Amino acid sequence: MAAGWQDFQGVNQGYVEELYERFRKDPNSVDPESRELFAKLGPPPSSTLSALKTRNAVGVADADPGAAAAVDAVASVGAFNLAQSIRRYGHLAATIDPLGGRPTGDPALEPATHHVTDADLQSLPGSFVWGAVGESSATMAEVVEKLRAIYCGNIGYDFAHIFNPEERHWLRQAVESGRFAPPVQPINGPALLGRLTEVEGFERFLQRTFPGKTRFSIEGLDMLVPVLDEVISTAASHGTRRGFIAMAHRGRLNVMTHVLGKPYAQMLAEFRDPVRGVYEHQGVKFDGDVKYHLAATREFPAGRDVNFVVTMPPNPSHLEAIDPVLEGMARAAGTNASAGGAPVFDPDAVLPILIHGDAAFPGQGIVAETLNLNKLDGYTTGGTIHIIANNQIGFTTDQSDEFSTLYASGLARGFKIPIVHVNADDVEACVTVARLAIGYRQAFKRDFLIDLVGYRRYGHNEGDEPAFTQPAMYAKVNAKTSVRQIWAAALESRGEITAGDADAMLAAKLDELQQSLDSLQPDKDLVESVPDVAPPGTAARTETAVPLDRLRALNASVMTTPAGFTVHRKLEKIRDKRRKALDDQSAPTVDWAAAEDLAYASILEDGTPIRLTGEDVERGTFSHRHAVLHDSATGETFSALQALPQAKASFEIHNSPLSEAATIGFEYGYNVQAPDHLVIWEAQYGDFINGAQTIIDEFVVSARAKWGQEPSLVFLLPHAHEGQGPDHASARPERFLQLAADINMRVANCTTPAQYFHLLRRQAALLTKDPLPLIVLTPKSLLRHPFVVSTPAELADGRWQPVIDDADARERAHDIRRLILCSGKVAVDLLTSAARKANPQVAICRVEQLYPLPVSELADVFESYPKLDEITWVQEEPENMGAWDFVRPQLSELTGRRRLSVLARPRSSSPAEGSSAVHAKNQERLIAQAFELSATKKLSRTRDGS
Ligand SMILES: Cc1ncc(C[n+]2csc(CCOP(=O)(O)OP(=O)(O)O)c2C)c(N)n1
Repeated sequence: MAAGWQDFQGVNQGYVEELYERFRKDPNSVDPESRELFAKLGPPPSSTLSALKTRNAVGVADADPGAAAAVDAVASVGAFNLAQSIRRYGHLAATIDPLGGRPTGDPALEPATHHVTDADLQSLPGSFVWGAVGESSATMAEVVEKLRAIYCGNIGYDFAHIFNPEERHWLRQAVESGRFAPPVQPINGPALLGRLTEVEGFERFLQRTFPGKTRFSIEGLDMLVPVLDEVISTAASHGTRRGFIAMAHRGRLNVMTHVLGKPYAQMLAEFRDPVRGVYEHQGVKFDGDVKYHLAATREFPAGRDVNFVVTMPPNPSHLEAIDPVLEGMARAAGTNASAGGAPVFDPDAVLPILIHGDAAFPGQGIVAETLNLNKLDGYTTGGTIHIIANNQIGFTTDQSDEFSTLYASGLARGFKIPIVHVNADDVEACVTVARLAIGYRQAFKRDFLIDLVGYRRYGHNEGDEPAFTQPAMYAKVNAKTSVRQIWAAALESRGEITAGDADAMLAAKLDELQQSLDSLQPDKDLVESVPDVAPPGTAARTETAVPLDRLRALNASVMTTPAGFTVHRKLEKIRDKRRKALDDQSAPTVDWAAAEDLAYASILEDGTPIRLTGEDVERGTFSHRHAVLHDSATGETFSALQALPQAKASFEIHNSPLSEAATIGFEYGYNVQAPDHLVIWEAQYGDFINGAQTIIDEFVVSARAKWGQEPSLVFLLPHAHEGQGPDHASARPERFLQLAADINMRVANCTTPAQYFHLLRRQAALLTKDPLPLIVLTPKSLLRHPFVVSTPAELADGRWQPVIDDADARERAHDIRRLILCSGKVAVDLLTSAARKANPQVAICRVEQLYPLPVSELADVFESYPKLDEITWVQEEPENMGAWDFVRPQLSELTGRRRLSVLARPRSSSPAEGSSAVHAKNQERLIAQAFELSATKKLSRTRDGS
């Protein structure tokens, strides 16, 4: 806080006077520090201000009695400011670097800067500052000494950015009272030595047995394991039952073994790496992953009689990409969705821990995106413990080239996350900080960051020579004794162990590992997770129809608002129509929004919880959804799906922050943790999903083959060429289709509300039977297109159709010469084109499911037209985009003697035209050419696909 009313210099003067005035009127209106200060100093003598101004100006006090009081006040202010500066800036002088790097220090930590002398400090009472330190000190000199020991030792408390007064007060008290540190909370020294022996012994054994093999040794940051022990056991003793830890390569094998309890035998079997080939299970291929990306879960008894379960999910090389995934997992694990209404998240139920690299944390944008989720209603996880495993180097890059902030942790300051830097060679300091972190998290349900500052014993991997690039640093590293040795020496000097105990412990650990290796049966000890695969045809057999009476009851419920709730006038008109949409079962009255609403309502009635997020999803980008209504008079909100009387599971909907990578990562994590929930992410426009390409590549499409995970996340991606320019046109279906293999997703581009209804319901029904991610290219203008409507009967009967043949062409099947294959909006353009009537030899078949491509259904369609001699794939995307490259080889195999051709916009680096007029012209030409039987031969934009 600022100094108090006596700080008469410059701008502080007005501030202190104002603060004092507030205190005088209501002591509770100022923060506790100011309250205490003002209570001790009493009201300022009227002459003090001018007297002190004089003294400050000339450096002497005159004989005026007011000035005499002022002399004391100047010393008091100086002493107080010095104490406050140590609290705020002490971390700048803290000895947090085990390699002996000198802290920068700060002039504010020197008495002279505050015009106070040692004699002044000796003469002022210690009770002058509030809190434990003040109360236990006779003089301010003692206070300053104690504060220096606390704030400028091996721990740097970086709290000055914490604005919340309660949090600030709690942190200061916790730190200064020493309540988390020994001797108040003792540490079992020999047990900790045992732990450090396991950690170091494991690395030493691997180094000896598998020299040069990459393992990303933890050495230099060995205290990471005891820190995790402390955080987990404290949380468990507070009643938390579920923990999640995410980390990158560095130290991962050690943490998996010692914190997650992965058996030595399995770890060593992975180092032996027997040839296993590629696994194939019921026609689906699994490739596995390198050992330092794999997952582990451990259940262990903690507190009372309930198990604490901790999971480390698998993660890719892409640093920090796991961060939002882990948060989503924690959110799901702490959520109760088993009843209608909004789900209930219990922050005490879960504990997420994210371990970052010191180069990756400031460097990767997804970290900022993830931190931004931490206090948002739809995303909070009750506080994450962040640990920067800070080895002061990134691969070969020095920190001076890694970040522009003072510390690697700088980004967290903006999010008001308390930060503590701690020297990883100081065992007691590290344990104290771990306790502080979890204590704060328990108290405030907020994130906390531990910057664990250590070093890296070897190069980036164990085969690298670090002295090529960091010779000076590695001269120091090579001379360093390990933290185990440092702690053993401390215990020996305290008489807690005797000489030789530490060496004996290490020898025993190395023996244990050797025995484990000697008795290894690599094939048996290697456990791989391969998921079950659903029997073929599971998806095709899924029933999705909902009887009409049930649909009508659900429609009535979703169209009901609470008494007195005023719906916007324009929406009320639309809702009036919706109320009657199911009256006539054969009238085309169900639009896209109605179909979606009814799908969700019926899924909730079936007992499947739904979570729907994305930018502006509550209203819907195109103002069609209105899943959350706002009372026109009061602004109060209401979600009919959350008030649905029929619901047997919760409905959750949130407008997301403006992020793709972290929000999709979060939904992915939520989805794999809660596989029986229907988790849907909607893009504002489909293009924006490329902001999350890492999450798509590394998790959504490949997690099953690599790690045996079974995501079933749904993406709603608005996609169509509608003249809005190069962006807002394409959800980049070609990218998904290029990644489609091993049956790792379903991709749909459907053209009717009924199809959308059945697609969503099928996905919900398959969540536990045949889970796969579902990519849906969704409409924009078609949301309100008169052709894009369904009858109630189409919802009440039938099911998802991967292909929709041309019903109008059936009766002239014998005349059909060309079959147009198309998908999505272009199909509607073709079906509603005036040219259709004039070209009776052309039939239009809609491919509603792009992956897996429904080849047998397509073959049936081809065979049903006996005179068919040309199959033309028509897409509005440029030829190098859209589905063409993907469908071409498969169609080539199906078409037989018939010619296969394509009609598309010319190959292009940009997805669409910049001008809507040019778009309209090109679109018109494309549709016209589709019906010209000779067009595909004449046009340069056409390619022969055979
Ligand atoms: C997104 C991403 N970019 C680049 C890399 C390549 N890479 C692997 S480790 C590493 C350095 C990481 O440094 P730091 O975060 O300090 O972790 P450390 O390896 O030092 O523990 C880099 C650049 C990567 N894995 N992920």
